[in-house]
Order: sequence, then C-alpha cells, then structure tokens
Amino acid sequence: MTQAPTREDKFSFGLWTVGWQANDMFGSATRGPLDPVEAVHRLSDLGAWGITFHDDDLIPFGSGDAERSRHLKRFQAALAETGLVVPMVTTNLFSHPVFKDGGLTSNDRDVRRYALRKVLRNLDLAAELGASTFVLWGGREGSETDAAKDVRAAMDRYREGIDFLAQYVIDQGYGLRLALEPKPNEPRGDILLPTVGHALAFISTLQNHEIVGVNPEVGHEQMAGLNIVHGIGQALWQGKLFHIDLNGQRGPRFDQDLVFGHGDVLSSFFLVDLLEHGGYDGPRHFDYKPLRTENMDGVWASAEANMASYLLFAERARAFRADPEVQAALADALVPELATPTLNEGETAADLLADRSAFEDFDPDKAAERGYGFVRLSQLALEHLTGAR
Ligand code: GLT
Ligand code: MN
Ligand code: MN
Repeated sequence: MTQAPTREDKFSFGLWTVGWQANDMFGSATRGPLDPVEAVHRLSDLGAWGITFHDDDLIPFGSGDAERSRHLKRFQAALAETGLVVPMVTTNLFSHPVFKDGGLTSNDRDVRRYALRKVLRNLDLAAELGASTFVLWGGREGSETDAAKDVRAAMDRYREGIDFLAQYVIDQGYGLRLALEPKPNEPRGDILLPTVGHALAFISTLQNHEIVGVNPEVGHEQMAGLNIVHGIGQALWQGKLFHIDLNGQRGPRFDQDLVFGHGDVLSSFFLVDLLEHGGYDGPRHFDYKPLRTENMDGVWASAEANMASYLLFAERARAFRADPEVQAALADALVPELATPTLNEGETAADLLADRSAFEDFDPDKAAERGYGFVRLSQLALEHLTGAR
C-alpha cells in the first residue's frame, strides 16, 4: 500500500479523462455524462490538487453568453468549495467538423482565423481562472496524404499562430506559458510536431520562444517507439518541460491512454525517478481514459490508481537511490562521471593536442576491456521496483 495522495503531490486530471463517456470508433458510450462540478468534488475527495479542461469540456460548443457564465459560475463555486485549482487550460481545436483539416494550420484561412479567435477567448478564461500553463495539442494539424499539405507553409502558419498567441499573452500581462503537446498520429494520419524533438526544434524558431515549452504525453512518445525518459530528460535540460501528461501505453499502436503505470512499468519507474529528482516541480497531470469496460465506480478507482501508481514509483525510486549497493553500482558504472566536463577548464584544442595521455599514450584496446555493469544496475532497479529489495 502507498500513502494517500495530498495536495503537495500536485496531482491533476483533465475533465475529459474522468468525464470520457467511452465512445470509440466501434461503439457508443458506455457511461453517462459527468457533471464538471461532480468531477471537482470527487477528485478533491480523492486527494487531487488540480483540474484542467478544454473550453468545450466546461462550456458546450456554441453556448451563448448567459449559458457560458452559468457553467463558469457553478464550476468556480465548486473550486472555491474544495480548494481545487486550475493549473492548466487547453482549447479544443479538433472536435467540431470545422477543424477537420486542423485549426492553426488548416488550408482554409478563415478556419485559421476562427481558430485563433477561439484560443484567444480561452486564454482570457485561463488567465481569469489563475492557470499558469496553456496547452496546445494540435491533433488535427496534419494530413493523411502528402498531396494535401505543404508542410513548409504549414510550419509557417503554425509559427505565425503560436507567436501571435504568445504575444497576446505577453501584451495582456497574463503570467501564462504555452506548452505544445506532440503526438505522431491519431486522429490525423500524420500530425505536425509529432515528437518532443520536433516540438523543441520548432520552438527554437519562435520569436516568443521564452514562454513556449512542451507538454509531452508518455503514451504519445511511446506510440512513436521513442523513449519517454530520454524525451523528458532533454526537455528538462532545455528548460522546456512546462507540463506533462502521464499515462500508459503498450508500444506502437493506437493511443491507449491507459492508467499511468499500466503500460511500460520499468519506463514509468525511471520517469518518476527523473521527475522527482530531476528538478521538475510542475503538475503531475494524468491524461488517461478510464477503460470502456468500467462503470462510474471504476472511473473513480482508475483516477485513484493513477495517483497510487505515481506514489508507488516515487517511493520505489527513493529506495533505489538510498540503497548503498545501488550507489556503489552507479559509481562502478561511472554514471556520476558523465557530469564531469570532457575538457579541463579553459582547455583549448592546442592543449588537448598536446595531451599525450588523451591519444598517443591512450590504449583504446585496454579501455575497451572495461565492462560497465549496466545490467547489474538495471537488475537492481527491477528488484527495487518489484519490492524484492
Ligand atoms: C485529447 C488528447 C490529449 C490532449 C488533450 C489536450 S485532448 O484528449 O488525446 O492527449 O492532451 O488538448
Ligand atoms: Mn493520448
Ligand atoms: Mn495528452
């Protein structure tokens, strides 16, 4: 058993996660709609800290002003009652048929202008609710056929759109930061900015790059066959991990959005170890879908399971790091040595060339004899993870 979650753990959930009615490509909903007010209360009771949403999750698409403020009032009252916060808000630029060719990169200019207006309105709401992160998941930005999309023009429009939105945030004095969420495919055949790496490269071309980072989703990197721990490591290294979507996925296939830890267990363990010890202090946000087989009791059990998994991994990671055998194995494997710069301070190419020990007297065959002991380390991790230690 793990300890119960507390607000300090900074666990947050998308309204669209526990609220998913489980309609899929092959079947209709297996659950009824969930009132956002109930979601706030239930998540708060379970020990969550925050709740996030798309504009349309909270205020049905096409609502008039009066209806809009009625929905908002009820939601805000529930937040005030429970103390739950809204750390992140995002915009739905994918459900309505108008976005079938994307929002910010639709071939249709009028759609792009409409998409910008929809996001601007939602940025105002995010600021009003005190959010600090604004996620942009471009699920419909992409194509099924390469004949249909001029990718270079699409990147121009993507950059134009994100820079414009970031400038609005700056001009309004909203303390928001934008976080782009990569995904390789689904719903589009191919989505633009498919991985963390693509997104980071794109961000570096922005005028307003300082306030734009990434919101990687565990399963999305794994759908592309990539290592999420490496992706998160690089995003952290670049100071760009603004937010994270935790969930589970079993390899390259459709987006499973499983409970965190119910996909690649070992990777989840190392991911939590990195988040806990790598300097990330943002929300631990779950973006999953309660299985279609579950009723509402199962939905709340799955919400609990996400948090329990995270706490379990965090506790196991602490035990792993505190184990003197692990510390010795890490040292044997030279893991800490990688933190030592390769060159001496101020060392020039001439200095290196003059260092005979680096080349002339260096015996590569001898150096190649070393075993790194990575298997032992990996096994120690597994033993801690499974509770064998
Ligand atoms: C959608 C998607 C998620 C994104 C959400 C944010 S919407 O559910 O599958 O990965 O994080 O727009
Ligand atoms: Mn997903
Ligand atoms: Mn997500």
